[in-house]
Amino acid sequence: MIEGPAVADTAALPDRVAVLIVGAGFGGLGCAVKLAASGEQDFLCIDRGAEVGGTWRDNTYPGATCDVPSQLYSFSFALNPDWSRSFSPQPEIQDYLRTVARDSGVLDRFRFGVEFLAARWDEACALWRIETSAGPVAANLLVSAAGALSEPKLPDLAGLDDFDGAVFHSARWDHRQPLASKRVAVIGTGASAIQLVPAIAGQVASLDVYQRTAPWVLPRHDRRYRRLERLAMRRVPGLQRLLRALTYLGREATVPMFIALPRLGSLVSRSALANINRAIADPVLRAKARPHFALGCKRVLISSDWYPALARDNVELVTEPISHLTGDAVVTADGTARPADVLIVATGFQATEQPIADLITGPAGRTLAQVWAERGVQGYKGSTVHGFPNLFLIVGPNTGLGHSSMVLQIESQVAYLVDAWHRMCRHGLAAVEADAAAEQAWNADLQRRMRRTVWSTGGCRSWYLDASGRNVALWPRTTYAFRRLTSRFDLDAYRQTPVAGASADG
Ligand code: N01
Repeated sequence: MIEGPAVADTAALPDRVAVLIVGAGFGGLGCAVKLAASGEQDFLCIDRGAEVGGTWRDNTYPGATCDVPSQLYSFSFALNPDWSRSFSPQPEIQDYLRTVARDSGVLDRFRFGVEFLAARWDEACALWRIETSAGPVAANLLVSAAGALSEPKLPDLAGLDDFDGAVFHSARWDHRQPLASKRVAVIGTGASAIQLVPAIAGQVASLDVYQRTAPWVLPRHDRRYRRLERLAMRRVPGLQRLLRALTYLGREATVPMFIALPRLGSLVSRSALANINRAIADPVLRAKARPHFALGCKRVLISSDWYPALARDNVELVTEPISHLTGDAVVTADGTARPADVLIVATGFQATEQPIADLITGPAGRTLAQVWAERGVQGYKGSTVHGFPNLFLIVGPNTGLGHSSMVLQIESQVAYLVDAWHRMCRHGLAAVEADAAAEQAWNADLQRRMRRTVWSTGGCRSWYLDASGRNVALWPRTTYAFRRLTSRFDLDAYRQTPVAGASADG
């Protein structure tokens, strides 16, 4: 693997491009590579960060590891025979993305350190007028690949500003803060916390973990690949594809547990309870660590060192709600003040809100956020939105997964938008806009399917749900079904505006 950031030149932005992509994570990079491979070279990808990687660039907390098997966590067009483990650590995924970016020859069309500020649809010219921190640019298509989990969500805790020690979010880890021999408090017990707590527990003086809801945590059967295995993956034709296909099918087979037969989850939950009992002897701690909702309702976590970390002498699992913070302590509702030098906030992301929606204004003069506030967060095929011509979302509404790799969904959405662009060119179309009826029908079907899922019936409150309790995050079917439904851009579900002087038939 290569080392060091994959940076592009710092040339000024062009005045106009065919496709402007916001975000250089898996979504933006995949989009750039596939556009280029399809013959469209006129695109630009901007990102406020310093290099490619997105969430894998930003989440550098100790212990950050992918909880999806390595074999599924790469683009299908750029398999990586060099994964060192069955679940890849963050630095390897980041290196992988740098390598893909360099090898694909698209980096000259990436601009880093450039923030997306606003986009407004220019109806007369059928163009997006985009403002960035590096100046304006116009584009025929605007692709938001900004990521659903990119904006940290901070807890609304009284006294947070009064805390004198260091405070940082898990996704904005402050590596300058030494933790050795410090009294550390961690808020949250989600996917990030269960990775970072075991990674730091051994070096800190004390670690208080503030838990609001106990998660389901299955053992992680992670292992290092032997040299011979890696060599075989590199040399034996088809071997890695076969392994990937088997892993893929194994994951797809779990879909019924989430969408139709939540009772299957109770079989799996035995393994999670055994995970607790193996590591924790104290019955009081065992009871605190035990979840009280159906497995699968929130993201199923995997770790073999979370419970052993909780059982350490220097770690306390605090389940009393936090009342407030003082200059040097976290105070819980029972009045107990636990002193802390460092506060780590592992409270997740603004996932359902998608902050970029505030910055995109459609032809009616309303932002995507305003439209979603009325209509609910929704789109057509998770990729387009009625009222916003030529806007494509990667990881848009209801594309998330509880069971498999998001890279699969991203590739489906990228194929959909690349096909859209080429059909538009072939048919002489200046703009396409999802039909209101098509979007309504798509979402009615989604929400009907949601009713029986464990996400709706499992007795939990998760970030998958919006304030009204509607699941706007997850895809309630297999990734295969999503791939099939997005395999071809369905022009007939779109209002079409011909290029001035051209006929819609091209
Ligand atoms: O965030 P979370 P995350 N007071 O929302 C608690 C992906 N991911 O960063 O459950 C006290 O899961 C909250 O409590 P509760 C993955 O998709 C992937 O851990 O709401 N506590 C919860 O315990 C994941 O789902 C990988 O009651 C508060 C925690 O904070 C997503 O990112 C690795 C609170 C937040 O958990 C988010 O994970 C890591 C408050 N005010 C993450 N507010 C992979 O390996 C929140 N909490 C691929």
